[in-house]
Amino acid sequence: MAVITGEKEYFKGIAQIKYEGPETDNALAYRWYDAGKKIGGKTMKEHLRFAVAYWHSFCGNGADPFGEPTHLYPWNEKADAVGRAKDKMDAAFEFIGKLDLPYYCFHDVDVVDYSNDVVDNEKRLQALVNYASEKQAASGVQLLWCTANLFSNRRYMNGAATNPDFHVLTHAAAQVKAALDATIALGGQNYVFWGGREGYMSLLNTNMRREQEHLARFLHTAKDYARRQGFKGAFFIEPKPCEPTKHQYDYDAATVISFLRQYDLMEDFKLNLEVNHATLAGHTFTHELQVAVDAGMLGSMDANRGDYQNGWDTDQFPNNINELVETMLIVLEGGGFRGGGINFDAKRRRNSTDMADLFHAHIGGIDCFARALLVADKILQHGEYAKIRKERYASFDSGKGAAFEKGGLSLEDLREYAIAGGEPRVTSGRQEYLENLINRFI
Ligand code: XLS
Ligand code: NI
Ligand code: NI
Repeated sequence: MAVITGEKEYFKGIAQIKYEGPETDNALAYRWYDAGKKIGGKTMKEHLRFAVAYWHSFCGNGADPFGEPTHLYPWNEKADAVGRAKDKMDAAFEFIGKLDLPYYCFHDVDVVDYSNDVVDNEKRLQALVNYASEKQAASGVQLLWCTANLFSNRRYMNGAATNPDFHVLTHAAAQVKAALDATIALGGQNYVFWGGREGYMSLLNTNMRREQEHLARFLHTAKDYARRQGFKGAFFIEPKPCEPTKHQYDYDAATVISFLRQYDLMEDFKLNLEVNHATLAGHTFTHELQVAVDAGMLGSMDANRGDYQNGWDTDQFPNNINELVETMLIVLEGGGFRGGGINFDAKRRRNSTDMADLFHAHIGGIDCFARALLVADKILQHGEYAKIRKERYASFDSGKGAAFEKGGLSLEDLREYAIAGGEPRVTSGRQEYLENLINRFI
C-alpha cells in the first residue's frame, strides 16, 4: 500500500507503520501483524482483511451527551462542504496508507456533510466518489463496504424503512440508491444495512408486523436495484438489539437469519457481526459468530469491545487476547469471511486527544487480532482442541446414535435403547481443561 498525502500532511512525524516483531520497543510498529506472513496457505492480510471505519476515525469528535468535542480535527476548517470533505479524505487515505491496511468503510454522510436536499446530496456524494476513485487508484486501498446513514437525521426518528410515514421511507430509499451507486462506482465489495432505528420505542403506537414487512420489501427493492446495476457483492445486515431504539428488529444473528429466511433474502444477504452488539444482546461474540457460521452466513465483522461495567455501545478498541483467540478459532474453523473482513468500528476515548492516539488504538487492535490468528492456527494445528469436541459426540458416530441422526429410530426404539443401555455414565465436559489448553498457546 502506498502512503499518499494531499496538500498537507495531517499525521506529521508518523511514518508508515511496519512489522518489527514482538521484541521491538517502538510503540508505532506492529509486533504481530506481518501482512505477508502465510498461515495455512493465506497471508495474514488475506485472512484478516482489516478496514478503517471512516466515521469513528475521521468524523467522531469525542463529544458525549455531557460534553463538547475534544477531538479538534485540522481537516474540518474549510467553509464549503465538498472542500472540507476532500481535506478529510486526504487525511483518511494518509492514515490508512500509514497503517498499511487494505480497506476502508464509510456511511454516505461520513465522507461529506449532507443537507436536506436529495439532489444536492447526490451531487456532493458524487464529487467525493470521484475524489475517492483517484485516491483508491493511487494508494491501492479498496472499499470493503459502504452504507447509508438512516438514523442521524431527525426525519428518521421513527425509523427509516420501518417508518410509519411512507414519505420518510422514500427519503431512505433515495439515500440508499445514492450509496449503492457510490459503492458500485468505487468497486465496493459489500453493502451494509444497520437498522439503528428500525424497531420501536413503544408497541402502543406500533404495527410491528407491518413495519417488518416494509423492511423486507425495502431490502428486496434495494437489492434488485443494485443487481440490475451489476453489483456482484454481498449485502450485510448488522444485528444489534437496541440503542438508539429500545427494541431493534435486527436483534441478533439468530433473529436476523430467521427474518432473512422468512422473506426470501438468504441468497443475497449475510451478516456483519459486531462484538459490542453481541454483548448488548446478552450473548458472547463467539455465540453470534457460531450462529452465523452454522448457517453459512458469516459475512463480515465490526471489531470493537464494550465495557463489562456498563450497558451501551462504547466501541472501544479490542485488546483482550483470550476473547480474540476464541473468535479466530471460530472464524478459521468456519472457513473465514464470506466477502467481508474486520472493520474497526471502534473509537479512541474522548480524552485520548493526540493524533498519535488514533494510531496506537488501531495498532493495538490489529496486533491483537494478528496474534490471535497465530495462536488459533497453532491450536488447530495441534489438534487436541478439535479432537476433544469430536470425541464428545462419539456416541452419535456409529450404531444406534448414527441411526438416530439419520432419522432411522422411532420414539419407541429410543425407549428400548434406554432400557437396554441402563443408566448413562457421568461424563465430564472438561471445560477448565480446554480453557487451559487455549491459554497454553497464548
Ligand atoms: C452502530 C453500528 C454502526 C454500523 C454502521 O452501533 O455499529 O456503526 O456499523 O452503520
Ligand atoms: Ni458497526
Ligand atoms: Ni455499534
